[in-house]
Amino acid sequence: ANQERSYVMVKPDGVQRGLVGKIISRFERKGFYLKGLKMFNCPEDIAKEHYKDLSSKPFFPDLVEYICSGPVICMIWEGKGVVKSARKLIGATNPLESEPGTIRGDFAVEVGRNVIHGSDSDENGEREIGIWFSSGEGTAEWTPHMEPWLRE
Ligand code: DAT
Ligand code: MG
Repeated sequence: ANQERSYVMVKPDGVQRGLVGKIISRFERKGFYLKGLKMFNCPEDIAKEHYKDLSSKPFFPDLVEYICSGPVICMIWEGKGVVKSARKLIGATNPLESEPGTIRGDFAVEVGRNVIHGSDSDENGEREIGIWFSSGEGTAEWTPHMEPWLRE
């Protein structure tokens, strides 16, 4: 498991709007491997830790409230290049500026309801996986046998 990993999360609006399956499908069909998955009612301290770099922003309290407003779907996606590629699949932070074809570009209109999170660096990927999957629950080791059909 020395592969690159991204922490990806369907936010409460994505769950409420029934977008979970569609979102998971986009990562599967691209060719990344699902290595962690759980539904979770996020306590405030975890949301604050996850977004701690934004704690001085005026929108921070609303952001924390939104993330804790209903269950989220926590995921670990693995594969070479997954962090950068996931950001491309997800699209720009402001959904009105996200390209059509991206998740936010296709499913959202507002920055405060932008459906999904994806880590912005390898380092943050590991940091966020440590926050959301600290107990190990929701993770499992498995060998993806389609690797030779995906990669040279
Ligand atoms: P991203 O989620 O694309 O990584 P980010 O890390 O800059 O974006 O911000 C985290 C979340 O905070 C983002 O998904 C939505 C919210 N946010 C960012 N900028 C905002 C703004 N100007 N107004 C309201 N919410 C904002
Ligand atoms: Mg971010």
